[in-house]
Amino acid sequence: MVFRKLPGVSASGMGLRLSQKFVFLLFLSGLVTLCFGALFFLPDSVRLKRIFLSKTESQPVTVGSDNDLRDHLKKGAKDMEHLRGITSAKGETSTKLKSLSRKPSITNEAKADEKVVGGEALEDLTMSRSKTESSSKDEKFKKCLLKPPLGIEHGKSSHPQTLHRRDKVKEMMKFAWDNYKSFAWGKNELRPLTKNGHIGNMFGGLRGASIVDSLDTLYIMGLIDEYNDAKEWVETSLDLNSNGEASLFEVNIRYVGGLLSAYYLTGEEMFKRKVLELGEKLLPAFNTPTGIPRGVINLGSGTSWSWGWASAGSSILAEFGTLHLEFVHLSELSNNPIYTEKVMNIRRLLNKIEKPHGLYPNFLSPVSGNWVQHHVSIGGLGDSFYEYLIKSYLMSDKTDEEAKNMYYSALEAIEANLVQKSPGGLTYMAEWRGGILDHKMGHLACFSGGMVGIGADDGAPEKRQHFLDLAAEITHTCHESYTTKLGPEAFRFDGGAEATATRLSDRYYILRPEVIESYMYMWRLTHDPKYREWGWEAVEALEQHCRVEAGFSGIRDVYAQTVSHDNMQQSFFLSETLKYLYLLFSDDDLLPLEDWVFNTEAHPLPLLFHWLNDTVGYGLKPYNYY
Ligand code: DMJ
Repeated sequence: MVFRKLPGVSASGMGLRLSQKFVFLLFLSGLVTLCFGALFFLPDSVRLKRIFLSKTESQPVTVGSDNDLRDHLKKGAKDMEHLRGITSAKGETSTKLKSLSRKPSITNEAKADEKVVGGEALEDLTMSRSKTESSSKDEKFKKCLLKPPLGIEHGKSSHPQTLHRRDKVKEMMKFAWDNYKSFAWGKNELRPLTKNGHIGNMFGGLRGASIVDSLDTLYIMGLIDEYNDAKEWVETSLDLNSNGEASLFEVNIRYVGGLLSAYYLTGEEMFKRKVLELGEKLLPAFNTPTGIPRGVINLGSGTSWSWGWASAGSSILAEFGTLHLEFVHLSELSNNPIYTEKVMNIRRLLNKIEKPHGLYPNFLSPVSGNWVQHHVSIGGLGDSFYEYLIKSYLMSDKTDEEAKNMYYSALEAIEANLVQKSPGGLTYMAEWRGGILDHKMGHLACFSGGMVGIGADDGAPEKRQHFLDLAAEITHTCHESYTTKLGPEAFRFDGGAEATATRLSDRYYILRPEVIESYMYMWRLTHDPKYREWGWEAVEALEQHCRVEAGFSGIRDVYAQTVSHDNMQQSFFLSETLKYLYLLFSDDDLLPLEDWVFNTEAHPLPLLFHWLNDTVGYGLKPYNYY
C-alpha cells in the first residue's frame, strides 16, 4: 500500500494516526458484533422479524372482516373452538376460500385445494383478502354470474301460448299491485274487499311488507314504473326504527330477503344500506344461553322472547332454521362474519344433538338446547328448515358439505318414517307425533316436491332417479289436492280420504304458493308440459275464485259452491305465487338455477361462488337490464 504524503503531516505522525484509527475501527466492529449477538439471545425472534421481514408479511390486514377474524383468533380457546367449527363446516369459509383463490372453474382439484381446516384456512383467508382489498365486491358481481339474471330476452318464450300465459300473470301482478297502491299504500297488506290496508302484528312496527316483498317480482316482470315507486317508498319511508314485536323469521324471509334480492338484481346501494341496518337489529335475538334465537324480537329494544303458543318457551325449527341463506349474505355484504357465526352455531347444535329416528322435532328449547316435544312435520313448523339445508349447499356452489350431509340424512329419515303411500296410490308426507303417524299433509308441505327435485342430482348416484320420482309423486299428490283447481290448507289420507280436507277448518286457501312452487321447479327439472298445464289451471282458478274488484283475496272454503273471501291479499302472493307462475311460463334463462337460489319467500339470492369470483362469467352490467 502506498501512502502519499499529505500536506502538513509528517510520515511518523501519519503512521501514528493510522494505527489509532485501526484500533478504533477494531473496537467499533467488536461492539457491533456484540450487539447483534445479544439480539439473537432475546427470548423470541420478534425483534428480528421486525427488522428483517417486510412490512406486508408482518402487518395485519386492515380490511374490516379480516380484523374481526384476527380479533377472534386472539380470543380464548372457546372462541377458537367456535371458529374451527365455522371453518371445518366448509360451508361459508370454504366458499370464500374458493372464490378468493380465483380459480377459473370448479374442478375436483380446486375442491380438494379448498379443504383446509382450522387456523390454516383462516390464515389463507386473511392473506387472500389483503390482495383483493382494492377491488370492490360490487364491481366483481357484475362479472360473476354465468348468465344474465333476466335471460337473453328476459325469459320470453318463443311459444305464443306460453307467452300469452306469462302476460296474463304479469297482468295479475299489476292488478294486485295497483290495488295495493290505491288502497293500502305503505301498509303491510291490502284488504281487497273493504279496500283498505292491514298492518297486523308479524313485523313489529315495520310497514310496507307488500312493497318490500314485491320489489324483485316487479323488476323481473319489467313493471319498471311500479318498481320505481316501490324503490322510492323504501328509500323515503321504510322506517327501521320501529318498536313493536316482530317475528324474527318473517322479518328475515320477507324484509331481509326482499331487500337482498332487490340489491343483487339492481345494484342500488340504498337496498344494501337498508338491509345491513335491519340485519343488525336482528342480532339481539340470538342472545340466549344456546345462541338459538327466540321467535319474537322487539326491533327497538332488542329484547326477545318465545311465542306464547310455543310449548315451554321453545323456539320453532322452521323459524330458527330458516335464517342461513340471508345471514350468510349479510356477512358477505357487511364483511362482518357475525351473521355467519350465528347461523353456523345453530347448524352445529342441530347437527350434534341426538335426533329421534334421525328426525328433527319442531320445538327446541333456546335455554337447554334440547327438544321440547316430538312433533315432526315437513309442513308448518318444520318445512323451510329442510329447504334451507339443501339450498345452503346449492348456494355455496356445492361446497357446504355439512349442509349436504344433514339434508340427505334428514331426507333418509323422512323417507323411512314419514313418506307414505295412500290406498289410492298417492305418495304423501305424513306428520309424526312421538312415533304415531298423523296421515295429514299441509299445503305448506307441498313445497317439498320442488325441494326433493332440486336436491335430486346431488344425492347418491343410485338414488338420483328415485329422488326425482319422489319429487314428481309428491307434486302429483299436491295437484290431486287441488280438486277445485285450488287446494285446502291441509288434506288427509285416512277414513277413506285421498288428498281431501275432511275438516271445515282445513278448507281455506290463502293464496299460498307451495304447490305452484313445486310445479315451477319440476318444470325446470323435467320440462314435462303437464306442469305448465297445472300452473295454468291454477291461474284460471285464481282468476275465477280469488280475483275481486280491488285485488286478490284468499277464500274460506275451496269446496264451497258459493265463494267466501277472507278479505286479505297476502304479501307472499306477490312475492311468491305470482313470481313462480311467471317463471313457470318463462324460459329457463330467467333467473337460472345455476346462478340463483330462492329463499323461502321466493327472493332470489346469487350463489356465493359467483358473487365473489371475478375470473369467470359474462362480464355483465347487471344494473342496466332495461
Ligand atoms: C311464506 O311466507 C313462506 O313460503 C314460508 O316459508 C311459508 N309460508 C308462506 C307462504 O305460504
